[in-house]
Formats: sequence, structure tokens, C-alpha cells
Amino acid sequence: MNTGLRITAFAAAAATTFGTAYGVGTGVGPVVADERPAGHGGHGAAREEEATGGGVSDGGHGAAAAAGGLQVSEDGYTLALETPRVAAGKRTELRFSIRDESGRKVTAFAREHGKELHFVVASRDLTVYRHLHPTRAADGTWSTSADLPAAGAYRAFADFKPAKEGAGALTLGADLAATGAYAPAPVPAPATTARVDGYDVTLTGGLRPGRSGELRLRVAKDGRPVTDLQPHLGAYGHLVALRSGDLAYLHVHPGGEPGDGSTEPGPEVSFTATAPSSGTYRLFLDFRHGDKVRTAAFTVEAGKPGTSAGPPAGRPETRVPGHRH
Ligand SMILES: [Cu+2]
Repeated sequence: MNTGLRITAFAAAAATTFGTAYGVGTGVGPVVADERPAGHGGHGAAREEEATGGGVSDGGHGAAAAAGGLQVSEDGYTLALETPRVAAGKRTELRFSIRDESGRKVTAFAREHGKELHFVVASRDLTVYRHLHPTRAADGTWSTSADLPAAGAYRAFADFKPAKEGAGALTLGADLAATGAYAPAPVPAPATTARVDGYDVTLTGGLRPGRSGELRLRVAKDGRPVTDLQPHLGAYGHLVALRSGDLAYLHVHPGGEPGDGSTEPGPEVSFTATAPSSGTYRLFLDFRHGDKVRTAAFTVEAGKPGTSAGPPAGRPETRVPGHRH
């Protein structure tokens, strides 16, 4: 599995980038992970991917920058949304393509998490979230059906890696609008539990600005821990974090994967992520159980005094010795 090896190498480079992000500040500008030495991974992400060897890696998931999705065009690639306006409240087709520097539709993608491209749509107020897997026509046009229940402003993210020598993973973002009467909602208040379809998901840990933080999500159903989560795209859960205010897209690394010999199918799934800044973030966890994918959503504050995830009030954050590898 060549892909597995290549992505593993990239994951190591990406982890290095994350480790370095603290030192260089919290800029969201592109960092070319491929040019960094890949010899010393940050969060053990590379190790876990190596164990699975299945070409599944959050490390390759657009990890070239601390935050993605803020640009419609990056590294010569552009997200061209052919359906920038759709009707709210009914199932519609979303169509787009990834264009290269010369405007041609890209047709060669590397697989990540078993897919050539991951498409996430979130409302600007972070109350609606969809993680979709469009299909690609031979000419490079992607399409998927989606239903956006509320009118308003949305951001669409394409998370992919061109299958081109030296190309890094990218997350491009484009504005999308759902027409209809618009009633923007406030971002839900921070909470450590989320309820979806009879499942209770509890969050411990949190996001820290400029530093890697662990997020552990525990899934229970009817009060009982769920210990038979099903793999979904090569992991027991997929987590996307979006920053409130600009919907910066954070890259989250799984803390282990099915078949690596140590990762249990629940009740807990763990991730590491580095917030590019303090502020409010919304976390969306997709997990699969009973043959259905569900999404649990949480609002968390990064770096806010008084929260467990943030630095203690009035005291500068100190580095944990040995945290960086
Ligand atoms: Cu996906």
C-alpha cells in the first residue's frame, strides 16, 4: 500500500508542523509541511497510522496549516462552487469542482480516510453541519445531494489532497447561501455533553491556543457505555472543529484507529488538536453505531480563563516539559 506509506510520511511532517506552530505563533498562513523534516512526529499520529497501514490518516487531512478553509484558493487550487445558492429546507444538489492554476478541473486525488475528497458544509452560525462524500464525474465535477434545513450563510469546505507529486493536503472554503427567511442563531453555549438520537456524548479535555490538546469523547446510549462503535472511514469517530467568527477549519488527529491493537471500539474516542487562537469553537463528532452515522456537536472555548482547557487566569501558560517530541 504505497498510499499508506506516503500518507504516513506526510503525517509525520504534519505532526511536526503542529509541534512547531507554538514556536512560530498562531498564524493561519500556509505552512508547507512537506518541506519540514519528517523525522520527529508530534503527537504519535504517525505511529498510529503506521499500525493500520490502511492509508487512513488525519495527519494528511489538510494538515499543512493550523487552520484551513479560510481561502477559496490556495497553492494554485481553487474550489469552484457551481451551486453557490440553494433553497433551504429541501434536498438539493450541490455541485463543484477543484480547479488547477490553469482553470482545468482536477481529476486525480489521493485517498484520505478512504475517500478522494471530504466535503463539509456548516452554517455560519455553526448550528447546521453536514459531512458529505460527493461523487466525482470523470470530468472532475463533484456532486452530492444535501439538505440545509435553515436559510442563511454557509461555508462549504473541500478537504482533499491532489494526487500530484509534491502536492500537500488542502482545505479550501467557499461561501454558500441557502435562500429563505433567515434567522441567525447564536452559537450554542459551551457544554460538555451533547445528545443526539438517544445517544449521550460527553467531552473531556479541550482545545488550547497554540498547543496540542486532547479531546476525549465518550459515547453512551440509554445510560450505558457504547462499546461496539463501528469503524467509519477507518476510525471510530471523525471530529471537525470550526472556529466561530470565521469558520476556520481545524485539523484533528485521531488518537488511535481500529485494528491498531490498542484502540477499543468505544465508549471513548480520542483526538488531538491545536487551536490556532483563543476563542469559541464548535466541535462536530461523527460516529457510527447501529449502521448509522450520527453527529454530536459541542461548543468549546479555547484559552478562556476559568475553563479547564484554558490557561489559569492571570498566569502565563507554561510549557509542559517533554510534551514536544
Ligand atoms: Cu469525509
